[in-house]
Amino acid sequence: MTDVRDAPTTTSPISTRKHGDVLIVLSNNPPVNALSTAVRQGLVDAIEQAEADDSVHAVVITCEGNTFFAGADITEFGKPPQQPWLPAVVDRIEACTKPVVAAIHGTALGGGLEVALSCHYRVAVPSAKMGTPEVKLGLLPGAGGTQRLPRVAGVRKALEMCATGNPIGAKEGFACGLIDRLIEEDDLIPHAVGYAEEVRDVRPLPKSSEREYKINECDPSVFDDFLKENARRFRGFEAPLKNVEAVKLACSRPYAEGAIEERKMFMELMTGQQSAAQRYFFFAERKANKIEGLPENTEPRPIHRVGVIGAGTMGGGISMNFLSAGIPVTIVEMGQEALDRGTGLMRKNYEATASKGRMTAEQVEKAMGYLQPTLDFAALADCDLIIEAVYENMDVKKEVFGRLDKIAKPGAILASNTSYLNINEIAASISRPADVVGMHFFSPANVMKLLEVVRGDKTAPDVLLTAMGLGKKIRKVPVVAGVCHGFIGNRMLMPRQIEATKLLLEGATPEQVDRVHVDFGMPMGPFQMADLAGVDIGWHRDPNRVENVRDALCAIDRWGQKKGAGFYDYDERRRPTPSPVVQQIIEDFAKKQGVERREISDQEIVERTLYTMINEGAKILEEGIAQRASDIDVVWVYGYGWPVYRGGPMFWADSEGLAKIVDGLNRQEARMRSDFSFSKLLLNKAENGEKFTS
Ligand code: T1G
Repeated sequence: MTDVRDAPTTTSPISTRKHGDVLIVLSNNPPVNALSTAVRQGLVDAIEQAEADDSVHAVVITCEGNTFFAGADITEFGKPPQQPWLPAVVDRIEACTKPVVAAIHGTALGGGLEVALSCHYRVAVPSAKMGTPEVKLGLLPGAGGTQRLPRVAGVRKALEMCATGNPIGAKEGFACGLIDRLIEEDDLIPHAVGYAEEVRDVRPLPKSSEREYKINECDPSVFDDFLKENARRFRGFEAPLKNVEAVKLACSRPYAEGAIEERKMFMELMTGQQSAAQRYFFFAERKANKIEGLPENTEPRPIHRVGVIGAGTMGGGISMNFLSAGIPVTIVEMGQEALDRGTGLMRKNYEATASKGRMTAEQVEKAMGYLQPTLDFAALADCDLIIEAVYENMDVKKEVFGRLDKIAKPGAILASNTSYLNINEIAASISRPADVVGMHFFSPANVMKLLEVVRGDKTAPDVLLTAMGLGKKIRKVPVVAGVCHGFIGNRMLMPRQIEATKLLLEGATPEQVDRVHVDFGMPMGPFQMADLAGVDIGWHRDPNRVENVRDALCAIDRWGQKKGAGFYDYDERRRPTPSPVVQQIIEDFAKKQGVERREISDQEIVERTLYTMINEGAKILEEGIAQRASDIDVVWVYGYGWPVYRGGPMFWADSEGLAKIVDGLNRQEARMRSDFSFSKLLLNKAENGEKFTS
């Protein structure tokens, strides 16, 4: 079989070639074959061409480049929709009187999977993935996906795919009937053409929209069970529930009716605030990877081995990211017991992942096989990148960097996992400040996706580029941050925590403040978070020195969940209940400090804890600590659980209205911390009716 890809014919991203009596329809719309207007038109034209050509007996639809259609063109959303609309395109494909085969590689996502579902047959290479990620954009499949998918793959599978947005692999697709044949890798088109020739005379054509048996056999309780199982995960989101509702329709309505209802729900979500926020976030996440002001010819440094200093919780978690990516790690500890404890915990974490079926035992052994534990600091000499994860103290950090300066090879990148400390001061303490960068992982470091890459004044461009590239390679979302106390995330967290604690003295309760944050969509409030992280983090360890409520709790061993008591009392299953002991401590402290207690409204809590964060975010922007407002949003969504359906703090501030935020802060200013000051950028933008994120 000759290769059918030579010599293009039109400027449309869609070209056609004949191979025998099979018409091959090829899309070439880099980078991900998004279903732009031109692609949609090209597909319709190709089907009509196939129908008009009597010498054509079957059609194969496939894509050039890395992937099959990765969905509708998201950059077209929010603009006046251009004909042909995708629902019409997929219906046209399905109505073709000659068999149409979708040949899938890479990722068939969203509208791309809907195109494949409208084809009469689907073949794929084993490495292909397919999914309906629309829910991650606050949407649902709007071109028949919620009606065709359950008919082809079964109701339960369709529910999982549509409501979670997680893709499945081709093998799983074959097992559930979504894929008709698995094709060898790298030989997709010839085999797809062969398959088309095999089915060219099969009639009637198997139309997905006409399949009934998988929806007829559906147990109606599957929907409530599914919602119950995912209640926590879907909390606050509109789209997952709409996806479930749409798939449910497929089981009770004829295809055409279901498709009309689906479209209505799609447009409702599309014009809603949540989808606007999640679409914004889709691009914010991709923009975060771009480094401004980087000299064009900057090349990353090669990283073949990583060194990690400290095998504690952070050091172990950090190491696992590299091991899982197949990068050898040398991990150093001071004592054998600590080293064994650290490496033991890493294996335990891997085995826990394997027990959930997310890794095989071989993969666990492979990852642990890349680990070289040692007590010998000098063993770090052959590492290309060394990350210190030692105790959060400047003197300790400087001592470690001083030793590294002596043994690390020339060109090795020296990174600190500090959460707050001054990277410039650390860099200035050694002879190679250009090789120093901050790599701030979030706990648990093997799970949390966020990585703040802290650019010091002297950090070399290739060091920054390397750290950002590596962050993506270990499946993190790296964000560039400048040097200041707490970088982006923790710096915005501080004013929130300070106001939250002040509100306790003035009359709010921990549960009230936390409820406001949880209702807002945060996974937990400031005090539940303090109890989880440890009330004693950063505590001076002197029980006789009680200067604030936190000192008072620590002095009586209420260090949080790990002690069964903190701002809340905890039962054996770590469920929190309000504590009369804590309430008394707060009231006593308020009296001691002469703070008059009063009724506190939920709105005041929002204004003093969330609006102050926005003000701090604006300062971070005006000081250039963050490259762009959307980076701040990426930090808070991936590092602190800010609800993605609110886009992130800066996007939310824009939707709230900056003038309203300034009013709220003006209203509360007298009650807030004495060193509160307004960000000039916030004041200016509010006055001029401007926004942070557009
Ligand atoms: N539309 C427009 N641009 C897109 C795009 C899309 N669907 N997908 C990716 N891009 C851009 C992206 O912004 C980036 O641009 C570049 O492509 C590379 O992406 C009716 C309504 C396919 C798995 O949600 O999940 O169909 O930053 O960096 O890591 O039912 O992109 O280089 O300028 O992510 O290799 C449903 C979204 C749409 C899939 C590739 N589809 N894309 O990942 O590259 S809604 C999706 C992805 C829909 C219908 C509905 C990933 C990817 P730039 P990248 P990657």
